[in-house]
Amino acid sequence: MPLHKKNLTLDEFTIQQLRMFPNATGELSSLLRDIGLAAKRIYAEVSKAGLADILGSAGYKNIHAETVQQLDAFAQNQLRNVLRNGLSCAGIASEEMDGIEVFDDVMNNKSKYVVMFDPLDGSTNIDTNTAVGTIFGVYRRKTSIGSPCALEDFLQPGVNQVAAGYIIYGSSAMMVYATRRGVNGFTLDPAIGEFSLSHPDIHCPSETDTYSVNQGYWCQFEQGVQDFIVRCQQKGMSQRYAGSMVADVHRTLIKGGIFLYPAMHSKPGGKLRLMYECNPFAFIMEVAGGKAINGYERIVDIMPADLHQPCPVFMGSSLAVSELRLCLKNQYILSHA
Ligand code: AHM
Repeated sequence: MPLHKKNLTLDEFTIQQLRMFPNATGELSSLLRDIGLAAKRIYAEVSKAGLADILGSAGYKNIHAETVQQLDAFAQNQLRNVLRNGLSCAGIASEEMDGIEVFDDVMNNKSKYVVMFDPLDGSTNIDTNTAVGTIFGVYRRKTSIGSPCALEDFLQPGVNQVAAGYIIYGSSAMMVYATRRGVNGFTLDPAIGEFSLSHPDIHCPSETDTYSVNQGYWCQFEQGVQDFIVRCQQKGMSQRYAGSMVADVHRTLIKGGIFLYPAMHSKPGGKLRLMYECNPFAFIMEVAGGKAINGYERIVDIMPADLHQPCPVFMGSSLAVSELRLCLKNQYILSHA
């Protein structure tokens, strides 16, 4: 007899999903459970911030010349280790690593998946108790199973993701993940130490009265983006911006809205990373019925050239993203008339 959906733990839920596909190997389910385990360890540490001596810089910079926080390094190690020790991942790439790590041993080479992640997005906010999170995307490898994975397995467009998700470490910890079949959210139940299904079948509302952008960069936005923001203001929409992508996009996904991190004069390619931040959220948003574009095309259609390339982001409720696209198009037509 099927269990009541609302009571399912992450493990039970992934096993229930497996039952629908008698030929499935269970590899993706165990990969998601591995990530869930790392998330619990990361949340335990993040929630001690302020008590334990874990705040502040780790004393070195990452590939993006950003100062690595101690908790970034902790989260990186936790994720890396569960995936390295598990049997469902052939290799990883992370915002905190220069290149890929190939888990080149007999068991991991048998896996069909590689994982890309941002271990602790928004970590500069930790010192002030703002929600932060882990973001991940899972890809089916291109190279043959049994051999070590390679860079080509990672440099795939986001549309090829088999699953994508995030864990938000906020007032509670919540893991949200999408496969092509839907988006589901699991809240960590402290009584049993398990993620339990709390938000089944998430859909992003198509209409909204909220927009989310760092308006401090207003002077650097292109005209079409400025026009869109003025339209939001004229409609009396509210502005919400935590400065932590996981928090801002989570709210946008659940309540509707649009999240913008446009290109700017100082950051012509945008700030957020295509492979670790934009693609996973774009995949989730689209499965939830929303849209995600770089201004001109779907983010998940972009063919990556580099593991760390940035990407302008506009994602959320479908009507708002369509209106934004129209503003950019009109501006393009005007400037080329
Ligand atoms: P981080 O990787 O240094 O944490 O930066 C990523 C964060 C995102 O979570 C957030 O959307 C963005 O940077 C905020 O940037 P800004 O402060 O420029 O508005």
